[in-house]
Amino acid sequence: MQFTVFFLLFLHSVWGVKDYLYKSCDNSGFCYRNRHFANQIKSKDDYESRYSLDIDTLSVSAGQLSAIIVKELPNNLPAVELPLSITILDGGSIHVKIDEKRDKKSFSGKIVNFNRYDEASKWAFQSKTLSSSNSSAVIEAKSENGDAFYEYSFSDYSFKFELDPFKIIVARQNEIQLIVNDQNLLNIEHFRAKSENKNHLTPEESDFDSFSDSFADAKDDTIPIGPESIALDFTFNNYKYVYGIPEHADSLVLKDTTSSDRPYRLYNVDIFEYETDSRMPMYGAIPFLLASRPGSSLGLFWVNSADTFIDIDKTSDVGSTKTHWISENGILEFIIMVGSTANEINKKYGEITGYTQLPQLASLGYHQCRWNYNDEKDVLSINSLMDEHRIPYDYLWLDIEYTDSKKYFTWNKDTFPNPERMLKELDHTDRNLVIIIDPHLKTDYFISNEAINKKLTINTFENKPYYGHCWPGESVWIDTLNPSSQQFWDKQFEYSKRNEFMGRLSTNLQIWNDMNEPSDFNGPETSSPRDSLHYDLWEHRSIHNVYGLSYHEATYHAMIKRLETTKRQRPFVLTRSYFAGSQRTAAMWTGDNMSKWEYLKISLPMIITSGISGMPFAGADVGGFFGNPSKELLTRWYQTGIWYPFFRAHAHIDSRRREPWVPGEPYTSIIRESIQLRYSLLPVFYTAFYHSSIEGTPVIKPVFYESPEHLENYDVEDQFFIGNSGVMVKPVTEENAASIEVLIPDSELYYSFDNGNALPNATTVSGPTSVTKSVDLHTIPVFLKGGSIIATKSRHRRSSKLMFHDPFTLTIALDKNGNAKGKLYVDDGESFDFENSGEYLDIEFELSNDSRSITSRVISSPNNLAKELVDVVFEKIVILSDGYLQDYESASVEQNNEKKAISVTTEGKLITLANSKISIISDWVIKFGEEDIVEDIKFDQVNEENGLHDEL
Ligand code: NBV
Repeated sequence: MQFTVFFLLFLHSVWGVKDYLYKSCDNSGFCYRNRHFANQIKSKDDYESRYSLDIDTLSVSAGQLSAIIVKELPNNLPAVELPLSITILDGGSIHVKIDEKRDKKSFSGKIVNFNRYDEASKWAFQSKTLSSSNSSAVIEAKSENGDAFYEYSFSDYSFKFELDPFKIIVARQNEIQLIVNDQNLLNIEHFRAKSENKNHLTPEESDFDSFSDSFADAKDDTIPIGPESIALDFTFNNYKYVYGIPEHADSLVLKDTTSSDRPYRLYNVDIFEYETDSRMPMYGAIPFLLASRPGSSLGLFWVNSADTFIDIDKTSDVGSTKTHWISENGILEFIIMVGSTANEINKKYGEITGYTQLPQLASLGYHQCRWNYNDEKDVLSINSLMDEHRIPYDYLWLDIEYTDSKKYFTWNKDTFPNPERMLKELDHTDRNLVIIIDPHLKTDYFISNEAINKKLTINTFENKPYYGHCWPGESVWIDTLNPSSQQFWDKQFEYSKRNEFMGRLSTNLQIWNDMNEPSDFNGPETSSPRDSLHYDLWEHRSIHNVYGLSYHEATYHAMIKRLETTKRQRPFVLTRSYFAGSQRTAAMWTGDNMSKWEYLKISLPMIITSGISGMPFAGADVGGFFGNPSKELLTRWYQTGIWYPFFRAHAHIDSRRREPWVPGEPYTSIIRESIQLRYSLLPVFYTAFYHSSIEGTPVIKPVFYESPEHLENYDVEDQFFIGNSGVMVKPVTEENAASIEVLIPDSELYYSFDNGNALPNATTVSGPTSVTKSVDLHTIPVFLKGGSIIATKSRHRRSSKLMFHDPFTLTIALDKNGNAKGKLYVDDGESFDFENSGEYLDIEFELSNDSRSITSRVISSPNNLAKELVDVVFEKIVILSDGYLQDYESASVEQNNEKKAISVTTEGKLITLANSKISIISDWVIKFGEEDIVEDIKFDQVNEENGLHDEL
């Protein structure tokens, strides 16, 4: 046991990730068997599927079709009955489920839930029942050349359900978009006893590793139910590009996997020193795939939490993509979504799994982490060094060493004798602390003892507490699939004197959940044995990919309760492991990357993919976790990291210190300016998050979402937009770069906006085209798309909270017709009042060249918030114009029936409106060229007036 741990650690430190530690398709029983099955079928021209719908069992009601799919068996065995249901959801999505009727009598003597696991949806969906108010949808019986089929139409789509063999064909205006079971790869390994296995196998099937596992450290798997995999193929017709299914350190566009023994794999693992350009499994799994092309998009959500392999076949000469989904067990369940744009698909997916929670504004600031800040003195010294070096930040992080011997819910009393005092000190400067709490609980201390006594741990296949190894040594794992675990977890987070650990700590404390794949150093593939048992006797193999979600959700709910007793804030929880639906309660990061250029590069497609897959609150360790970055790499990483929705610097315990002041000049100044740029753009990020939280728009949005009309934009993975703001970024991720190529994705005007600066000599370019741009170490290449209006803040503060009353600047980039539009979302940044009582400002701006005016309309009606924001103003408006200067020499603003003059200065392409002091909380209009100005006001020390803030 011990030896295995040390041996693995040794391997880790010497070689990094080794392929042989993780199953490939060839040495994973269920994947091998399904690929074998697929190859057999593809090689037979006359293959007749064994799966068909029994028409006598078919019943159709409004919005639903149900029937039994029969699977014919060889050797005159009775057919297997597979209950099918197809439900039409709102928005024309279809929800398909196939289960298996199992005879419980034929299975006895083993302690395990004998059903196929059907609760992945319980964790993934935001509500128990999916909304199908569309239940009046008519599914019609039809026939063609004597073959009966059923059909449902939605908008210009038709869904055809074919019976024998079972297939679903989705067409739009008669053009086939998607065929389900196109290649007849539907396969459901039905229950049979080991002794019956040979007799039950069809000629296409293999029995490789059906009742035992020959893979390295998985040999102890008892596989109590035998082979029970499910598989199905989906052909995306005329879709060259498909995306999603994170987490992989790979390109944005999914690659062909047909000639590799490693299809994309979804199996949450603690993959040590992961490699880039890899389809290997990682910490999180979202079985959602997007197919997109100009004019049309499709979404496929494979609702399954077991080990899953996905083969992508792009060898078709007509540019279609064939996919083959293979899961170890569970029911076969999936949802198909249709829409014209990728964003429509994200909206539909979000309606099912929930949108990202609107994060606390502070959590969009800069996070300073390392393994570890050693003691209270270290923490407070970092806090003051940040001030000394004028680096704004919001969160300081403590990794596992803050605990007493890695016993979570304890403090190391020598190094952190008074956490209360430390928290208060941080609070004093409006900063927060995040501490780590992992799911492995060291044996023999009060927390693990209680978890064992209350029967809340993951158990062995014999239903006894499972003991494995992790950071603290021997450990047990909390089973957060057990509803009773919530109460136990709540207690540990309680804000009360009873709770010695964190009961008295102020509310500026948030939580980091790591190792929740779960990582187990001596388990197979460094995770829990597949035959270990969870609540309701579900095998770990069935629930594996939702464990991480169940764990961070338990933390989130415990934090909600804690914060309710103090001041109701939105909790911030960071998780390493995740599943579809995790976006509702957590942010994620891409785990243990390395201080190398290729990891900086890959962070972009990884984070963009996360956003496409409904999980936009994502980041990567800035600087790289393992190793020591060069000063240039560190600087470039900050310049890139400021665009990650979750922006945190982190480092391994063996790496050298590298806080922003460590590299010295010019690097420190460049890093400082980058972080300051992030802070000035916080309103843009927060507005993007708001839209993501109501309609699923990725926060860092792929170029093809913005300009879907050109196919060339569909494989751009190193350039992106911030939500719908029009801010387009192409970070420099090459060493020694002197120039970069930027893609101008459409025919609109793009103004250079490097480092967030609107300059009189801004170059403008319109596309679609590619431009070469020279860069030096200072350059952060940014463009502002013509037609957009963004709101930013330019005062430099210690932390985001101190910016609350700061004035805004509006930057307007005129489009080719001299018009622009934009949005701004503002709320208190931390409570749920926006949701509960409409306490938020939703503002729409428009510059109209025709009416020569700028208008701001508040389309929400906050109460208390309006009072709090009464002193907040737009202090400056900057217009980037390419030829519309002449009319803009004078202007006046009208707000609350008062009219005031505004000074207008023009220089090159820039028009600056200053002397304005326009309140953000009510509507206003600025008119150009008006002479009858009533009163001239000065832009006077907005800053001094709100003396609340200490400027850095
Ligand atoms: O808790 C220590 C680390 C943490 O710093 C890192 O961010 C996690 O991804 N943790 C993994 C465990 C050890 C990794 C070698």
